[in-house]
Amino acid sequence: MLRVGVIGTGMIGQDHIRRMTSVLAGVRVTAVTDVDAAVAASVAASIGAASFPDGASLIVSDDVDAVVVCSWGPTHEEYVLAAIAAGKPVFCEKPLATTAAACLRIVEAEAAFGSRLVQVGYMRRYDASYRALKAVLDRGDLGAPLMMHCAHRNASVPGFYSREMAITDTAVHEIDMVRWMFGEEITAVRVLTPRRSGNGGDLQDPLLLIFELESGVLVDVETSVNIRYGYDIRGEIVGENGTAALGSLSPVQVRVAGAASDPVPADWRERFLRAYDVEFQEWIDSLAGGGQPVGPSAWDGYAAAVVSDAGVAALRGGERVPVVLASQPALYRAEVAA
Ligand code: NAD
Ligand code: ISE
Repeated sequence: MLRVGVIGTGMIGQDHIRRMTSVLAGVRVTAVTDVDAAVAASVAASIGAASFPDGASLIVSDDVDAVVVCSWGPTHEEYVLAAIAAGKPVFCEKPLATTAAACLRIVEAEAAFGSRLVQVGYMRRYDASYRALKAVLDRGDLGAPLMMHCAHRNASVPGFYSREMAITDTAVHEIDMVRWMFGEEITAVRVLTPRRSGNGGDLQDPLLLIFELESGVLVDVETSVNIRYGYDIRGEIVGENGTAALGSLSPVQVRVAGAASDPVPADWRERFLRAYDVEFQEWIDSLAGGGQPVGPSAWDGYAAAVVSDAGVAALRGGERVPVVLASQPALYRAEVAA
């Protein structure tokens, strides 16, 4: 039984605690902490876990075999580095850290430790639709891929959400997905700013990002974070001989009163419900008997952050910004992630 300590008991922290407590096998949440001590205490009481005063004491606790970090992005680096220093596996929600420099410090610490401890929460790799799309691509049915069209639409975002977060917090999922889908690096980023939606006040929303890949494949990503109608994630690959797109998620399609309806999820919890379950079960299983995580690595987290930093520079400067990665430590070479 893997004993897990969770840092950050906000929206996704509570959702992951629910799945580790009520859905998944081989795991028990023994410890939680949050800067909002009242929330942490209430969550701890509801599952019979201990509430810790801070992340540092939770990480070194003898009752914690592995750590799950679900606090705000700028706090991730400190906790992931502390988990590595304690020699404990750590699942960190995306982004691994909020800058490429911080991610590189994590990569270097893990490489110095000598084996993998870190997994990053890029859950699209575990989604049935994305896995099916990748299977079609890998079979070669489409011929060589040429382009991919993506849309990442949120119904709304909180007031503190900035235009840069459309890249660092939102499109960062597409950045990781594209690297995994095509098995190659993104080499340059451009960002276009269409007419602004009135739904977001002063926020520059939507954005249109264009990624160039090593092979010449181009990927466009629309981020619309105040689209109101729901949470809508789209992806279509255009190949030499055909196209393949993420399918409808609805198990039933209703036609009534002259109209057909296909429900749209409310948010990421609903859309990626099963993907998070699979992601966590595979992570738990990989650690059984002292094993190592095999999902998205610290290197993947770093590579996504470099592209994300390039996207922010492209947004601010209006130019095409090349992506330059540091040299990859041997620990991450030839690794086959989930
Ligand atoms: P949230 O604001 O609902 O929860 C974050 C919690 O962290 C809050 O309770 C806050 O008090 C706590 N916190 C902040 N700083 C802390 C610190 N130093 N130590 C301990 N606790 C601290 O946010 P959220 O939506 O749950 O997002 C949390 C993380 O999960 C973010 O990194 C976000 O990008 C990521 N996320 C991922 C997905 C996904 O689809 N994979 C979806 C949503 C959020
Ligand atoms: C949020 O943090 C997530 O990760 C969601 O998956 C994403 O859709 C949303 O835009 C982010 O803010």
